[in-house]
Amino acid sequence: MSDPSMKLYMVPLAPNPTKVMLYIAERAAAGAELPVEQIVVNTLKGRHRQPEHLARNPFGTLPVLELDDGSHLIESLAIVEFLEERFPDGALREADVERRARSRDLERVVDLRVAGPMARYVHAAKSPLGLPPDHAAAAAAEESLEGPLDYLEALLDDGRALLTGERVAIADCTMQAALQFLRFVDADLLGDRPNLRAWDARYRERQAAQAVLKW
Ligand SMILES: N[C@@H](CCC(=O)N[C@@H](CS)C(=O)NCC(=O)O)C(=O)O
Repeated sequence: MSDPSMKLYMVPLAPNPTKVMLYIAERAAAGAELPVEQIVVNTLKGRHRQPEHLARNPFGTLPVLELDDGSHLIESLAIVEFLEERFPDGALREADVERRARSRDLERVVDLRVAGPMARYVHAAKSPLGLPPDHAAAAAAEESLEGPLDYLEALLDDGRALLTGERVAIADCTMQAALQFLRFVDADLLGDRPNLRAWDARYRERQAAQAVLKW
């Protein structure tokens, strides 16, 4: 494979970098070692706010993918979709246009309606970055999760193994990255949703999950 100089700037545990790390690990488990070097930017030490990282991404967030020409992609889904298209052999994307749209649709629902509130909950309840606790914000984030989690629970009612069906999809990576962040602060917001709990246990057995997840 080419592009030996691509670099993923990331930090383990943080949900958006973990989404990309899980994706890369899923590709590896399926036989495609993507030529992406992974480099930790220590957010606990504030390295993401220093000029070196701001030169990569003026918003100071992670992940960032540095391409071989030195340019950067700074959004996790754009990074994953770039890697899908750049290395299409064995990519996760569906061949069928409607299935591909549904898969992307679900990833957006998980990211915007589930992973976002879960991250807000973590930062409001017990921020790893040391933000002050905000109990009202934590409660609001928790409440906003009810509908989206019910939606996912209902999807899994048909017995599918993974969020979009039998094949792993980016939505699975996004969801699991969010759940790891909750586990890190000993939080569990899945409630009485046996399908989601079974999916969580199943996903965490996967080779990619075992390789990437720390909590
Ligand atoms: N929409 C962006 C969000 C990136 C983001 O907010 N990353 C978090 C880690 S999960 C971050 O870098 N937070 C540090 C900060 O905002 O100071 C993406 O999907 O990549």
